[in-house]
Amino acid sequence: MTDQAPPVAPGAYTGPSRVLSGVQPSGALHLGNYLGALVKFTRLQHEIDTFIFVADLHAITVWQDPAALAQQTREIAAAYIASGLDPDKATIFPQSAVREHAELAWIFQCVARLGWLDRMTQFKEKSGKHKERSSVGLYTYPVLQAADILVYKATHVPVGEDQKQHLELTRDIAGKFNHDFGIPGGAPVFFPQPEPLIQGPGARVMSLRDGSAKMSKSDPSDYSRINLTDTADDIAAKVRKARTDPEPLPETIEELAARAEADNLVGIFAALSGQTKAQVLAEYAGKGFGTFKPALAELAVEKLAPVGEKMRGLLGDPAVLDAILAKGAEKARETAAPTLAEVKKLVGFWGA
Ligand code: AQP
Repeated sequence: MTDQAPPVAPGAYTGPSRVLSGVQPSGALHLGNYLGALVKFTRLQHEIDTFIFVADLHAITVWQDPAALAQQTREIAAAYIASGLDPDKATIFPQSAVREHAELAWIFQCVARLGWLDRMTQFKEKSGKHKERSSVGLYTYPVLQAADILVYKATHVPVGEDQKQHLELTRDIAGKFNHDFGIPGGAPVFFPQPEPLIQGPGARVMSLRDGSAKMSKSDPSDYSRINLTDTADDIAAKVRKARTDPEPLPETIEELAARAEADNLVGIFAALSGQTKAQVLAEYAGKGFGTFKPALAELAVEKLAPVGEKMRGLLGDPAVLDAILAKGAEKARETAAPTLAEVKKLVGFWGA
């Protein structure tokens, strides 16, 4: 086994195209999760075999109240369905219900190199100044993420910009596994090297209070984000109070890029209306936030309020959500179990 960065894979991957992604049940979902992830899932389910999980194993890398976790898991499932995911098209399941994720993650921990994980910026951001007090799981989180993806041999992963580096690590792990355990001289390779699907103006939604920080579930200020469960009044109030500058909106993307908060609001408008930022500027250049914010609030309410309403309806009948999750887990295992069985054989485990 080598200790070096993975060499170029010896052959091509010839398996079917497949999408996998997920969201952690670590708090209320927000506009960033919606635009960076959920909207893309919904679109892709019509094009490719799609697996979307609730990342509860990832969520416990930081403390989660055991009395609340199962309900938080249902909430994410409700958000998926309310955003347009169809359980008859996409496989929707809780990560912890498919044990192959954790088992493959251990094998990948023995494939990934410490130096690769040391470079992960999200661990540095999330562990802050007290990294020695962080869970080991928070550090090895991207390895579990690689297992989540590769146990389904997923070829495409729709995510926000913040996950790009983790996807690169997944590609490195796949490449090294193929190199270390692949059939000698054999092509095609065992694992695909998945492509991130990041593009679009919603790929990095920033905090409404600070244009340099990403919108996040764990931000202590509720005014930093629009939650999918916010009422129409909450959404309008948050847009109204969003931090901006006193200048009218500029003519060009270049001028906009120098104004983080304005850039963020224009990006949100573009993503919600299915336009580019340039198209939004063509309509609002020269206009102040007194005009732009009410238009954005109206659009955000129009797009998000029905999602929140649908979520509340779904959560009113937890048995239906539980049945969807149980069925999804069973279906997910049908794909994950054979992959893990083959991996164990390739690694050389007794009885595999
Ligand atoms: N601000 C964002 N803009 C665009 N996409 C985003 N995503 C998250 N924040 C933004 C995307 O949402 C998906 C699920 O994210 P996650 O819940 O698994 O974890 P996260 O990236 O850590 O999200 P948060 O909100 O920042 O959660 P906390 O605060 O708990 O860490 C991913 O595809 C992510 O890219």
